[in-house]
Amino acid sequence: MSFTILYRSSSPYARNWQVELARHVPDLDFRIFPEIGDPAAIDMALVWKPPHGVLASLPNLKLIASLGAGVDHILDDPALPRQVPIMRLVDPHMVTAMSEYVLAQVLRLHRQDLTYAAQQRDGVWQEHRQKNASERRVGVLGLGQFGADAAVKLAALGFDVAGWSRSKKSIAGIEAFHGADGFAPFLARSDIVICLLPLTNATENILDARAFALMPQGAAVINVGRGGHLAEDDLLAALDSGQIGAAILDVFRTEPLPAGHRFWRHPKVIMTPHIAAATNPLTAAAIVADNISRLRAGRQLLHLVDPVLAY
Ligand code: NDP
Ligand code: OXD
Repeated sequence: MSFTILYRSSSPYARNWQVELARHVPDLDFRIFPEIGDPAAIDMALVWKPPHGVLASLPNLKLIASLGAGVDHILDDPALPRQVPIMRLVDPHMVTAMSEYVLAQVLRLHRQDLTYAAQQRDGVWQEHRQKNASERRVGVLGLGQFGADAAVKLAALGFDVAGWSRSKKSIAGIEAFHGADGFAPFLARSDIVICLLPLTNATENILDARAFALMPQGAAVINVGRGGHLAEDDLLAALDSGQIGAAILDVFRTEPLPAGHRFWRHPKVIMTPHIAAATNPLTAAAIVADNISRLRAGRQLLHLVDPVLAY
C-alpha cells in the first residue's frame, strides 16, 4: 500500500519536496494540489496556506504537516478537521537561518547603517557616537526554537539581551521575563525589540501603540513573526512621531505587500519579502519523513501543535 501525500503551497518547490521525500518514503504517492485524485486515498497533507475547506474534504487524513514552523495559516481554516494532528517544522537549519537574519539586522541597527546609508546618499561625512554592544539592550519576544537561539547568539556578541515568553524560562546570560506582568518591564528595557512569537489570539496586534509607548524613545522593532503581530497604522504613527526610530519587517498582513503601501518607501522601514528562515526541503523532508514512519508504525509523533495554545 502506498503512502499518499497531498502537497499544497504557492512556492515553486513541489518537485524538490517530492524528490527529497521519496528518498525516505519509497512507496510515496505525491499529489500536488489541486490534482487531488480520490480524496479518500490521501493519508497526509503537507501544506502552506491550504485553501479553506480542502483539509475537511479528505476523509482519511491522518496527519497535517505545516510547510513552515508556524501553523496560523492552517488553524485559521474554519472547517479544519480538529481531530487530525498537526505537526510543524522544527528544523535546526531553519533556526540557524533565522538567527543569521536576526543577527544581521540587529548589527545593522547597532552600527547605525540606516543613518550612514542616508549620509552617503546625501554626500555627508559625519561621525556619530558608537555604543558598545553591552550598552545596547535587545529584547526577544518569544523564547521558542527561534527566539532562544537568537537570544543566546546575540548575547554571545556582547549585547544586553532579555527575552519574553508565556512560561517562565531560565537561559544562561538572558534576562527572562514572562506573562502579562513581564511585558511592560521587558519592553521598557529594550532598545531593539524582535518579535519571534507565533500568531495566536493572545499575540495578535501585540506590537501596537501601547507597546510602542512602553519602549524607550527611538527604539527599533524587528518583526519576523507574522504580519498580524503588528498594528501597521500604529507603527507608522510611532515612526512619524519618532517614538520608534526604525522598523525592520520581514512579514506582513498581506503578502506580497500591496503596491503603494507606505512601508515600501518609508525612510525608517527596511523590508524583506518573508525570507528570514525559508523552509529548505533538503533538510526539512527528513523531519517530515520521520513522522511519517512514526505514524505508520503507530509510534508517538513529534513536533505536534498544542490545540489549546495554537502553536
Ligand atoms: P515556538 O513554538 O518554538 O516558540 C514560541 C515562543 O513564543 C515560546 O517561547 C512561547 O512561550 C512564546 N509565546 C507564545 N505565545 C505567547 C504569549 N501569549 N505570551 C508570551 N509568549 C508567548 O515557535 P518558533 O520559535 O518555532 O516560531 C515562532 C514563529 O516564528 C512562528 O510561529 C512563525 O510565525 C515565525 N516564523 C517566521 C519565519 C520567517 O521567515 N519570517 C520563519 C519561521 C517561523 P513558551 O515557551 O512559554 O511556550
Ligand atoms: C514559517 C515561515 O512559519 O516561513 O516557517 O514563516
